[in-house]
Amino acid sequence: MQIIIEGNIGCGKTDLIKYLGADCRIQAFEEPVEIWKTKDNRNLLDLMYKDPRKYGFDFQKLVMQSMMDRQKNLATETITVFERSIFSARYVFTESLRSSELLENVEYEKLDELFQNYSAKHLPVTMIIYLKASVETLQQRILCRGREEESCITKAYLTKLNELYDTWLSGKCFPVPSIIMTMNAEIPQAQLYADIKEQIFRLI
Ligand code: TTP
Ligand code: MG
Repeated sequence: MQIIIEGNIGCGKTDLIKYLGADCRIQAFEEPVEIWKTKDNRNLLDLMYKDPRKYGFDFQKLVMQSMMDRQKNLATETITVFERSIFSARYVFTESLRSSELLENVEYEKLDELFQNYSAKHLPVTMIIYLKASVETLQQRILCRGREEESCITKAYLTKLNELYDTWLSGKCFPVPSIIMTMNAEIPQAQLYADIKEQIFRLI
């Protein structure tokens, strides 16, 4: 059973994945951010934030490839949980670059083609856990974490990503691969995690 954790930058996906992965019945996969920072001795995450017009395409391509590679390491545990997915890479981040005119048409089409090829090979998704938080909370958490590449992230960018997430998961413009469990990511962590675990084990 495949579960995907989704949500805006800084909403708490990694912490949740770590918590779930500590349960021996769950195999958890963090987002491959280290690959994005080191592949071929380039920090594409940093380059993308510094010059999205030049590096946005290369970055999104790497993101999708690295997310598909994660599927190769599946063990036989019943429940696997992934931080983010090719779906948000396509329907949230690629859309964001396009609407800001940071992708050429041909680049957008190429990313969509890559996505279509990948999604045909994607394992079936049982549930999306969507962690929702206000822009103010996201900004605070990003600041606390202090990832250097993200120092230029603005309130406007986070607002736009929240809107793109809502649009994608409303199912009105793009397909949604599974049921969605929307969670308020601002409630106390212990309660949030307990609620999520309960929902996951209810699926079995
Ligand atoms: P995030 O998934 O936002 O990871 P995070 O660790 O910030 O989130 P959380 O605190 O909830 O664990 O992705 C890391 C960075 O990569 C972030 O700066 C956004 C960027 N990114 C893109 O620009 N395009 C993409 O397609 C993806 C998936 C991430
Ligand atoms: Mg993370």
